[in-house]
Amino acid sequence: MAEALKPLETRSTCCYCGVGCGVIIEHDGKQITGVRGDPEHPANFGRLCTKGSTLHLTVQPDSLAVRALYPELRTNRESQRARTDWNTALDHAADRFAQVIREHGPDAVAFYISGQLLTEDYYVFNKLAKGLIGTNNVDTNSRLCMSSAVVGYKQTLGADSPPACYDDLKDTQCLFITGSNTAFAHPILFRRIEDARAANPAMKMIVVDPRRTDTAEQADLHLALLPGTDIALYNAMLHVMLWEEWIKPDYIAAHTEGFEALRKVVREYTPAMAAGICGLDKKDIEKAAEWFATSGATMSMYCMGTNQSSHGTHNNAAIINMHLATAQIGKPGAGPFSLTGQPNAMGGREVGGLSNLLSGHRDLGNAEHRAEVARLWGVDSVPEKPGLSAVELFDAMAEGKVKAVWIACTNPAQSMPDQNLVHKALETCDFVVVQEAYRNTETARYADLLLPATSWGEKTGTVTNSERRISRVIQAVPAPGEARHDWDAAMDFARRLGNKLDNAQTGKLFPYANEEEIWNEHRESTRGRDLDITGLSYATLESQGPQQWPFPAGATRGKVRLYEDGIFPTASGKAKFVVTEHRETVEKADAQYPIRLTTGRLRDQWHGMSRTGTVARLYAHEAEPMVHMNAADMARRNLKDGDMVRVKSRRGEVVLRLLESASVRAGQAFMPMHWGRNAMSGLGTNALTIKAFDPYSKQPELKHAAVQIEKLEDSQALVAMRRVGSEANALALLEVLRPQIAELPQATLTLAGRETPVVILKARSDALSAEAQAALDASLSLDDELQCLSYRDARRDITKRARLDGDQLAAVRLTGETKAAGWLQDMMANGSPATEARKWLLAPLSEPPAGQAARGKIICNCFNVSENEICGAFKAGESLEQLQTRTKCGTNCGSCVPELKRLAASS
Ligand SMILES: Nc1nc2c(c(=O)[nH]1)N[C@H]1C(S)=C(S)[C@@H](COP(=O)(O)OP(=O)(O)OC[C@H]3O[C@@H](n4cnc5c(=O)[nH]c(N)nc54)[C@H](O)[C@@H]3O)O[C@H]1N2
Ligand SMILES: Nc1nc2c(c(=O)[nH]1)N[C@H]1C(S)=C(S)[C@@H](COP(=O)(O)OP(=O)(O)OC[C@H]3O[C@@H](n4cnc5c(=O)[nH]c(N)nc54)[C@H](O)[C@@H]3O)O[C@H]1N2
Ligand code: SF4
Ligand SMILES: [Mo]
Repeated sequence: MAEALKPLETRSTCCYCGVGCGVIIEHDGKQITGVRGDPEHPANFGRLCTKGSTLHLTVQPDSLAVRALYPELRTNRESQRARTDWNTALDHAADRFAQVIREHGPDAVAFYISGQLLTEDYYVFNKLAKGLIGTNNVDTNSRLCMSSAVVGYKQTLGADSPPACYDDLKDTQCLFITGSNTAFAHPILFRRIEDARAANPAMKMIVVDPRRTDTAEQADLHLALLPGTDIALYNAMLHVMLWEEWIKPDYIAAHTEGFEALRKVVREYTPAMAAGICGLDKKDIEKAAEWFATSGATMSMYCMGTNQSSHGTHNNAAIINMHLATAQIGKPGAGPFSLTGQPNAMGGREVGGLSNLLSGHRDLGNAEHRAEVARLWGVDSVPEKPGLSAVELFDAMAEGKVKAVWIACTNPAQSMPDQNLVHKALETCDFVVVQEAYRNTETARYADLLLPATSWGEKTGTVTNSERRISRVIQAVPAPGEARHDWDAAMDFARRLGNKLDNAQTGKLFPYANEEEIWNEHRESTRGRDLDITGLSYATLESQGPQQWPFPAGATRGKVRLYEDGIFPTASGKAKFVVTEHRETVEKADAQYPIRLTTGRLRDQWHGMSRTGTVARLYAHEAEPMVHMNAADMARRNLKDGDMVRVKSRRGEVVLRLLESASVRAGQAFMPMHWGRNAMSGLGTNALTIKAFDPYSKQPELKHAAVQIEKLEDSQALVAMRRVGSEANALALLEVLRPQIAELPQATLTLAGRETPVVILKARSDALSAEAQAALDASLSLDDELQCLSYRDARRDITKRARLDGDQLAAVRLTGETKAAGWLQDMMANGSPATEARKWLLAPLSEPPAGQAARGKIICNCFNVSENEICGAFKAGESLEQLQTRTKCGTNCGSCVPELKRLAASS
């Protein structure tokens, strides 16, 4: 039974990753004042990571500067959007959709939605497209994320159901993590891994990742395979298991089919052969096979490194093959556990939120399933023709075939591959509706109609996390401005559209008065299915806490682990081996594009940064757009850390700074996926990526592109910074500066600091016209001659300009020479007296004064401890324990613990 909360506390769920941590929102009825981990929640037991524990900072009054607060409409492309009311907005949208449907048929409209919607939102969108309009064109960002896992499970185990759970970590003897940087992307789950290893030091941890991530750093065995060669590795491991007779013939005979065909194929995959393909040591492959097959219980955890591939489905299947062959499934501590990315990608899958699925884990391709859903909804039929998947949808928009699109809770103009094409698609599409919580996303720029959505802390419903656990999301504070819940706006639109289309059933299709009524209908759609939740209700979820599915009527608890009886949800009841073969990535390194680029997550940012990008301290861990590269590759190209480089693929290019990193192997590079036009000039990381996709899951190959990286001519640098005290709003200032960076080459726009954020703009100064400079100075309050200190060295083409408020630096602009920028930035962020800076600013000095180095990367965000300080302490002989007693670093949320251990080990 959950603890009683104080009157103004609301129990809800974190809106970031698929770990699905429970939060307690502290508020005053109007405003959220704090957040803490819910000690009763079975995903996190009170813990939160750097992102979860700063959620309340994203909903302070300042954030209204970037929230979408009222509907905005433009009636033609040349005009600006103007504020309108909901009635006008939704009538207009219904008119436009109805017109397209009448003239071009239902498949000329589409919905592109998100694994961050709540199950109830999702359900309404799905019914709107498939039940009312009669199109299956409803796809989601889960296509970029989980669809290979979905198909991988379905092809092998028969249903899209992760069989294991977090608690299994207690019993795992061998943890096989592949294509997952758990330490960064599922931090609280990584805390549980750390706990499990501490409790059972014999437990082995294998990490498969081309990069030496903080996750890999903690492994007993890190297999730094060449990108895209997973299947060769897994097949070779299975080969070793067969050869050594570590497989379980009895289990294979009783519970599986198709092993013979796979056996023939893996016979070819000797460890020596795979070692060549994967760039690994043969002995390491053998060791991994031994640990995997012979441990008492082996669990694998995998994520985007396996899914985001043109052979992502078979990456998944090849992992599951190993589990089936060794009977490492259906028992405590074992099983193939696909980690979900978004907080409700699972819920989306439950209601059939992909263009080839139907409610309750049903398939569009199955006539019986279609009939069941039609019956449930009370419609004649649901359309048979599969809808467009994400990449196909944007292609169809670019070709003018999809003429009206409704985008909700996702930012495709940043997150889809091949951005040049995506931007063209959004320009070409006649009518673009964007339902967003934030008005400043890249996709919102294309909205003909922008609809304001409620978001975390403001909405109610349910989400399902990685381990099939359904948690309640509960509204704590009122919606800002005129924002409405996603389901509510979608239902209102559906009713209007139904009327315009003369659909008499509309009222019956969309009768909901609240979220619970939607959820109850969804629940009914699961009856008798593998994810049956007919034994649950909102009330039980509230009184008994989050529950795992299946939870059929009559059950007293959900199923902790699936397939313990060895019976699988296939026609024969047996699981199926899938024959998997090594495949190349679509692009390989070649003479013109010799570097293999992979993309992924930073610890403290979330996707397009609409939310995390508003919190200054979340930039401290990696402050600006950077491409990570190996020292050997840099030396060959005569590059050094911090150089400006151009990264170019066959599809586009970006310019950003270089970060020397030992975590990347030679011939490879890494770019965080988070950087887009909000933070830099150009179209961001996904200008480079490729839209090629897996034939079964249609998931694009976001992890693999070939690029060239070259140094840019030394150019005149510009750094401009403004410290924003409580009197002003950093987010509003960012909005003022954003259009300015779009005009500047090589520009970045970021935040730094903690309580008083510093807004930082960097760019090439030689491209700055006199007017642009004046505009910039005005935005940064550097335009008042009397208030500013100025220094100019015409010979060296250096200028310094600063504004002091009292004895504190309020704003600085440096051109030509920017070596001291980090030092000045720290001074501004800390609000420390500018005595030293005053002298420096008026002198022909470039370097900061001796002993005044910038603090650099912040490792511990909770207690604000930097890498330089940590390394300095280790050098001075301090132990990790002493350091932690003194600075408390790593003792709160624990997100930095893997890095602290790494720094301790390497010093
Ligand atoms: N901090 C943070 N956490 C997040 C998110 C976020 O934006 N920020 N997003 C959430 C979402 S939606 C998702 S989907 C998850 C993603 O979670 P993860 O998948 O763990 O994160 P990524 O960094 O995208 O990729 C994981 C790793 O795959 C590796 N990789 C690349 N190519 C290959 C390959 O060929 N084989 C193998 N085996 N590995 C490869 C990369 O080097 C990378 O370290 O994170 C969730 N959690
Ligand atoms: N290169 C590269 N690209 C990738 C990936 C990668 O690894 N590499 N990963 C891919 C993956 S796995 C994923 S999941 C995608 C994620 O990509 P996106 O889905 O584009 O990511 P977000 O920035 O989280 O977009 C969610 C949007 O919803 C808004 N929002 C928040 N709450 C609400 C709400 O309640 N209602 C509404 N209507 N809007 C809301 C947010 O402001 C935000 O703009 O990116 C993919 N793109
Ligand atoms: S691990 Fe962090 S981001 Fe993920 S749900 Fe938990 S608190 Fe939120
Ligand atoms: Mo994702």
